[in-house]
Amino acid sequence: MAKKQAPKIIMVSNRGAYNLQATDSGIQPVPAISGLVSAVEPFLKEKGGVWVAWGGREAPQENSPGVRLPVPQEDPAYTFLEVPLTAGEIKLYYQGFTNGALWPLCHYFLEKCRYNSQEWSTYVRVNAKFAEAALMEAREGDTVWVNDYHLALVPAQIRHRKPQLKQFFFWHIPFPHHDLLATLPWAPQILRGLLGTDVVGFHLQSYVDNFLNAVATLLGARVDFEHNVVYWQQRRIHAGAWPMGVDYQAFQRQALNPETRARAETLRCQFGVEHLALSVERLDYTKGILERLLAWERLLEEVPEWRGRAALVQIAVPSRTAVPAYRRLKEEVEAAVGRINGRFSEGSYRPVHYFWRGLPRQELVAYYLAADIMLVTPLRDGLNLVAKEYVASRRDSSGVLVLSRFAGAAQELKGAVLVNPYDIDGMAMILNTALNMGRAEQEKRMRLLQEKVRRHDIRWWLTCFHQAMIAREEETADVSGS
Ligand code: GDG
Repeated sequence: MAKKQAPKIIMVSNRGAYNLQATDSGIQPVPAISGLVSAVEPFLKEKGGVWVAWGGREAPQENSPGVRLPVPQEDPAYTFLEVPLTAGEIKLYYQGFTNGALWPLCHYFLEKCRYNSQEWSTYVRVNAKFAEAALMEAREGDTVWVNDYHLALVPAQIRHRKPQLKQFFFWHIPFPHHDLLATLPWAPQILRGLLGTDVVGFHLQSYVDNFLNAVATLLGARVDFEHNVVYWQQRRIHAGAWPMGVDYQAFQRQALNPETRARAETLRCQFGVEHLALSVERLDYTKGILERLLAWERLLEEVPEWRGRAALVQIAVPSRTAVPAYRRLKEEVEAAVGRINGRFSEGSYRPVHYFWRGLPRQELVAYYLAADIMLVTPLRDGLNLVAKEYVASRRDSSGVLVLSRFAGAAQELKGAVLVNPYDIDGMAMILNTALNMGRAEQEKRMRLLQEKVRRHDIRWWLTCFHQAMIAREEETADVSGS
């Protein structure tokens, strides 16, 4: 008799931890950068399983099969299974519906939303491709964990074919108020798709509330707001707020590494200022890069004593470069950097150091160590892991975290200095306060932050998810539907 396999996790997301590149020696996985990857890959490395994702390349042919690779190459721990996408699908599903409609909608940029029925129908079809790939992998007892707004329809598509399969869904970005969501012609389909899951997780309770209100208002589903439960088609769906954590100990270890420390010293000498401010993110209009640069410029105008003494290092990781809004933003950011440097550079001093590239992880930690001030000022952000990583990388409790009140992480990170990134003058004055902050105040705040980030780390987050799944499994089946 065939041996029964142990249950496994099937992770499903638009992008995985690798982009696939064709080389002379075959297809090579190249590490990718995103918040989702930072959070989820350590889990798969530890537990094994399969990660179903698009490899970021155009499928060679219409019906090319997806590549299956053991990863990481140097020490394989899980399987990467590619969902191949054609050029048309990349344009309509990825650049179109997900990044031209859902992403701006969920981040409250209604004026950037473009609703197009051809893009929507491609989204439906591509979601079905992901669901099919996950179903091919899934055996009885396995859990399918689907991620994010790209794949909102997958839970219902899977439920339709394999009703008994355990499913978890995590929504990584803000979930908008139902008034805003209602502008999307296919909002009811998105909600019905999500309700195919058993458990749906968000970073904040306010996103859970928005989701529950949306299914009640736009679908007429019965909702128990007190317990975050939706009753739908004879099933009970649990929602929950689980703000993601980072691997605190790993960042601390990396920050202790003598090579990282030496590199941080070199960086400080290289930039040659008393006060170094840092920002790191994908080049995305939600991250408030332009507004931050304007505030930095205003600071140098209003408080001239910082000229020559404080510099901002802006690392902007290339992202969604085929989407027009991202190309325009790059031009605007680069024009602002040029203008500020043109106005305030003096001798070897430059007020802004701008890098349009990603850094290896160890180098990133060296930057976190070198920075006196970390500026995380998104216009809106589901959570923001960079803020937590900065805190986790500090060894001596010095450093100031300046954080937008519109980042989900602001709800947890009480020791941060909060800013409104829409208020350029206000932000400039808060930058001045942060630059002037004394050591004792820095330490008081940083200790508070470190305590929070250490306790609510990535393991805590995974345990929450695990417990929610177990609670769901133990439930009785006495469910009245709507
Ligand atoms: C989405 C949501 C939510 C950045 N630059 C480099 C680099 N990174 C890594 C960071 C961090 C990750 O990328 C970015 O995560 P964020 O959370 O800040 O932002 P998003 O990519 O927008 O993530 C967000 C997240 O999902 C998780 O649910 O928090 O709200 O938008 O881990 O370290 N990594 C390396 N080099 C870089 O230059 N190696």
